[in-house]
Order: sequence, then structure tokens, then C-alpha cells
Amino acid sequence: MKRLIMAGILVFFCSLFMTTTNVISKQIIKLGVVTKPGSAQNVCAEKFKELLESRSPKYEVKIYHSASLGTETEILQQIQLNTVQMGIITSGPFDVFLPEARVIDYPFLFSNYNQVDAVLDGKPGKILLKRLERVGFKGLAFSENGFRHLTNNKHPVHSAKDVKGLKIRVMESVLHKELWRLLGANPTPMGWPIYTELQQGTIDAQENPLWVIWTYKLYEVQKYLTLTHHVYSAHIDVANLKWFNGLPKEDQKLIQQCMLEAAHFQRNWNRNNEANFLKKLKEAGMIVDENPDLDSFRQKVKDIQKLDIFQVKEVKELLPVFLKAVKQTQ
Ligand code: EAX
Repeated sequence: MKRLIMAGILVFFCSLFMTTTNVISKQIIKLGVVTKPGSAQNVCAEKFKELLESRSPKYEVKIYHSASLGTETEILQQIQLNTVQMGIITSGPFDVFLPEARVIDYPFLFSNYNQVDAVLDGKPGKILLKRLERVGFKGLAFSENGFRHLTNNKHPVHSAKDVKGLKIRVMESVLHKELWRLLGANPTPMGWPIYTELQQGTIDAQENPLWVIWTYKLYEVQKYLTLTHHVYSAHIDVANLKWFNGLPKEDQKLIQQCMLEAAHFQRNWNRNNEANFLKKLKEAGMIVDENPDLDSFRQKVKDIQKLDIFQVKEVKELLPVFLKAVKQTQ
């Protein structure tokens, strides 16, 4: 009996020890996204978590969503400091950190998803991911926000002249501000979310992919939707470079692989749902212009390359690489 009790106690302590060490040895990866569950960034983040945790007992991915870490710019700053290890961040705000990141958001660069995949999964995308190392990020993959469209609450926008004077919120991105200034609007950079500002009328307009307009109920505060496709908005899925490089080689490979798979899964999710989001937005009462005069928009931004923001050496070198790669897909 005594022996049995001793054995029991031993088993108890052993299992306690094992559970404790198991818990202690799990490394927490903090991953930041600005948007809420169900949104494009989160679909990618959740898939990444699922893949990594099922393939390695070593890591636990903690997703910080719904702007709990601040704006996308602030999340990027925290990743640079390694207080947050990873992020799924819209490409726009990256150009404050690395000017050449703005080539992805170059207006009317991409016309369809085949081009996007060929260029971002090809050499130009790889160059850009590598460049991020200069500012402390490990660029892992591209997931996506999607093609951006204009909404506003003032009047229908069919051609570029209708944009004149609109008070529009833009991302915290140098390029996006300049782009909407060229188009004749009055742009204000702000972090996400922006529902209250739209509701209160501090701003008249915003631009985002269809899933955003639906998920954030912007149809409640924006009457008009114009399918402008003016910018393809990627997410750049990044990690703190030093943290990443400090991991064992096989873990680096695994994290890279899980993020690539998550990104591809998420891109499909976005593309498969787009038509449905449009349908729902119409049903919700938005007045949609599906065939705006895009030439008038292109005309207004045709000299964008002459702006100072495109004279930065690194931007000047990388933009032609992207433009050429897109051409080759045609
Ligand atoms: O995904 O700030 C923005 O407009 C972004 O598109 C936002 O992250 C929503």
C-alpha cells in the first residue's frame, strides 16, 4: 500500500513537472493586426497560428487584433522594437519606414490578380521582402487587402472631376496622401478604424477593398461606392528581423512556410468572397458605380512619377522593375 501511494505521488509530481516544463518551454509569439476577427488580416493570422501550432509544440501565437496595439504604423514600430514579434500589415503604411515599399501601391499598377501573383510571388516581390531587412523587418510573405475602391457620402463619383474637394481619409502612407491630392481631394492620413469620423462627417470619403466596407459597416455612413480599383493593397507579413534570425534554422523555415501557406489561403478567401461582398453592399443600399471613367483617374495621376516621393533613389530603381514585370504578364 505504502509503495502504491509513493508511486502515485511520483506519477503526480512527474506529470506536474512535465506540464509545467511544457508550458514554460512554449515560446509566445505576439502577432499584431489592426483589424477585427473575420477580417482579411485576421484570416491570415489565424491560419498562420493554426498551421504553426499544429506543426510545432514549441510556439504559441497570440493574436492582438482590433487595434489593441494601436494603428498599423504603431504595430510596425513595436515590431521594430521586438515588443511584438510579428504582424500582418497593409502595404500602404510601410512606405514611411521604407520608401520603396510604395511601389506595390503604385496607382493602377495591377489590373488583375494574375498579375499580382506573378509579380509579388516572383522576383520583384522577393526583392522588396529582402529590402525590408534594412529597416529591421523579416519579410515573410504577401497576403492581401485587395483592390481599393472609393466611397463617399456627398455625391456619386463617376469621373475624377467628381473627387474635387472631397475630404478623404487616407492611410498613414506618403504615397496615398500624394495620390489623393493629385486627384483633387483633400486627404487626411489617419490610422484605422474610421467609422466615427465618417459618421460625424469630419471626413466625407474613404477608400478600401469591398470586405472592409462590408465588415466595418461603412455602408451605414457612406452612400456612394465607386469601383475605382485605383490601388492594389497587399499585406506584408513580417517579423522582427533579429528575433527571427535568432531562432533555430529549422524553426525559421517552418515559420516561413506556415506564413506562405497562410497567405495563399487568405488570398483565395478574399478573391472567393469579393462578389458576395459587392452583392451585400448593394442590398444594404449603397449606390454603386461599377464602371466609372477610369481613364479620367489615370490621366490625373499619370505624372505621379515626377513627384519628389518617386525621386528617392531606391524607389526610382525599384519602380521600373515592378512596371516591367507587370508588362511581361500581359
Ligand atoms: O484593412 O487602413 C486601411 O485603410 C486599411 O486598409 C485597413 O487596414 C483595413
